[in-house]
Amino acid sequence: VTMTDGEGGLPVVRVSTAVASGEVYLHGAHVTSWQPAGAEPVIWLSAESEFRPGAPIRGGVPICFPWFGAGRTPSLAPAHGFARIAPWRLTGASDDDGTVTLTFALTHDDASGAPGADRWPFRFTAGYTVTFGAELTLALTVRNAGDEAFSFEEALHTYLAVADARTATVDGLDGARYLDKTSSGEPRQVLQSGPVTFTSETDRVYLQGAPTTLLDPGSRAITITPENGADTVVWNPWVAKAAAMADFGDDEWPAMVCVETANALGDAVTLGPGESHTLRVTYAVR
Ligand code: TA6
Repeated sequence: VTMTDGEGGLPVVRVSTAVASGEVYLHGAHVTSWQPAGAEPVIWLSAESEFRPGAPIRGGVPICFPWFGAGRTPSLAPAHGFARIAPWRLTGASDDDGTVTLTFALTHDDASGAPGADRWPFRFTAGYTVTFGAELTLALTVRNAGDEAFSFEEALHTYLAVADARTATVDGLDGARYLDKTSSGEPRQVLQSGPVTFTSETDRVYLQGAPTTLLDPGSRAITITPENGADTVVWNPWVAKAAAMADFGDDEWPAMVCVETANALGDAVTLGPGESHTLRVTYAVR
């Protein structure tokens, strides 16, 4: 494992196939890129992203836990929970003939200094396994390490690269109901008809966790195969929202679509003492 000073003082870690020591901590265990052999980058990362303690990285795969968005209690901060801005310990790195697997761990104690950790006082352990190969697989396992049941929300908030969001479509959600978070007041429930297209700010929680395909016409398809996710979140900020985010370039919004594997709605997953749950998703380029 080699570490160099990244921007903003966060270490950039180049993981060799040597087994990583237990003393390497990575901000949010945040995957920032994946480019399979012979393909264009699949994961999108903003050129304006911050890389500093306490701030989420814009793009890549933020780990949203133990709440999604503002959580069940309005104005629960930070948005999307504390896991994506907490120090995850790198616990393993292996290379099996070009397929690299990294494992990370986050404990209640390691997370205790992260903003917002004091708002969710349950004893937990989380494991995260990232497998880079011809496909990308992400698996987030949460375990109740305490003596009382707890509930949480979670999402693998993946930013996928597209040639142009205005012509990209997401197939596989036809007939699914979704919460439209761009509607004023309480999100209204809408029925999806046909492929998802992007003609304005799009921020939807689909109440379905089936496989989807992000189609980039004339370019490629990215298949998204979730496991144990009840919801699929689809997001593009469009012009105004992108301009309002300091860590999102004004002209970057056509280059990405978020398709997120999630259990995003209140009390999504409940674990009794000692129980665990794994949210998994695999991406492939066709
Ligand atoms: O996943 C979509 C969403 O919940 C949007 O509402 C938008 O806020 C996006 O997440 C990004 O959230 P962030 O806190 O990373 O700016």
